[in-house]
Amino acid sequence: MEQISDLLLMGVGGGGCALIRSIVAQANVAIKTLGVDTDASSRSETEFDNCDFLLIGGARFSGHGTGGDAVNGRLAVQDDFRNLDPYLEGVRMVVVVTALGAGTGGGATPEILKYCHECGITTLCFATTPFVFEGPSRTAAALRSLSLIESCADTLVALPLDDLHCCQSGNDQLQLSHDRVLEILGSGISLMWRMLCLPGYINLDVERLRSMVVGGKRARLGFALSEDVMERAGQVVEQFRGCKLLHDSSGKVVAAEALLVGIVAGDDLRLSEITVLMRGIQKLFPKSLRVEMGTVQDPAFNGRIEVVLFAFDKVLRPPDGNALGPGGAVAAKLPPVADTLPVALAPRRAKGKSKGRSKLSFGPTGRGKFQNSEPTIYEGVDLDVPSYIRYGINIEK
Ligand SMILES: Nc1nc2c(ncn2[C@@H]2O[C@H](COP(=O)(O)OP(=O)(O)OP(=O)(O)O)[C@@H](O)[C@H]2O)c(=O)[nH]1
Ligand SMILES: [Mg+2]
Repeated sequence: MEQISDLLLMGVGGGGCALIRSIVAQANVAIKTLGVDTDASSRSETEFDNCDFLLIGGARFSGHGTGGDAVNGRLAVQDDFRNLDPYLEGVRMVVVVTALGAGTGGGATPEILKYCHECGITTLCFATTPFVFEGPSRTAAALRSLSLIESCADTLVALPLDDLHCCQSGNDQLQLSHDRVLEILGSGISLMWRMLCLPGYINLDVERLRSMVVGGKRARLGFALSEDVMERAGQVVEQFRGCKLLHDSSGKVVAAEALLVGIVAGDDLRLSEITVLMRGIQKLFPKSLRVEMGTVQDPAFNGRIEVVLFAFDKVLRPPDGNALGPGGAVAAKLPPVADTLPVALAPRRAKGKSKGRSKLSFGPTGRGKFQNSEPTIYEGVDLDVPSYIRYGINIEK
């Protein structure tokens, strides 16, 4: 199958390069990819999986990484911007994946996003934030990078590793956990490529994806799967309801203005299942103004259904305030949902206190001492709410 030539998947830093390998391994379609790192050891692993690789900052760091310093990560890519050009030729959108908390991912990613923007390329960035056990300094470094990324990317999807880690059960050996997290995330992002490349009832194309990414600012990613013969669509909706990646800091499903839903299933996918899924998902997000969906049918998925969901906090609006569809048309809404009241949320799993520490709290609204004052709104974002709350990241006091 031909790869989509105007869409590039780019991994930045050691964690980012590992992630693109996981995406490529699971997508089963041709993906145009590039790994970017200051550490030359990423080259052999990345090229082994047929991904291109670019070493940055070689003249400064001799291929040994940045030593965890984001300033070095920034300098490394600034030295080598021009070397990115051949990989960006003909590209209209870049999906950047990165793991924040250290030097290359944290320092180089905002610069790469800025550079892409200057080249007129749309950017969607998936950024993981460190496990709590990695310590407060890595979390703080990651949050600094996130703020920069938010101002440079068209859309940012922040992914706290602890929330992804919760998706796994069983063995919690560290290496297995790392591998499992990469696998979970890789499977969610690879679904997006399958939706773009494989035939289905309703196709998603790069332009439709791009129009949502340009309009959004922050997005949440959720994915769910079921192999239940009778109830699989309903089970997927329930999994989304409990998916921590889609929750805000108070444990509620985030408000979203636009949804992008991809359904991958076998030839046994029924229209009634699509209806149950889409209505269930729209009930979870009653304020959504625009909904786009795509389906992929792959006989290898017979008996199984996998769904990826992007919840964008904003939707691009024309001056008259209507939600824009692809090519400027007003997006068609799905059939009205009978009951549009928000449904009751599943109770959150109670968490044990770690070593007598408590979570930092800014009250139910997240606005702390600004609770009763006029909010400072910038581009629809309440800046009085600390960024770790806006990104749904738990930190300890
Ligand atoms: N899940 C998972 N996360 C990883 C893995 N390696 C690193 N990370 C995460 O990525 C963060 C950044 O680490 P790296 O990607 O190794 O750092 P880097 O961007 O290469 O930066 P430097 O090595 O300091 O130049 C860590 O704090 C972890 O949270 C991995 O194998 N699996
Ligand atoms: Mg590294």
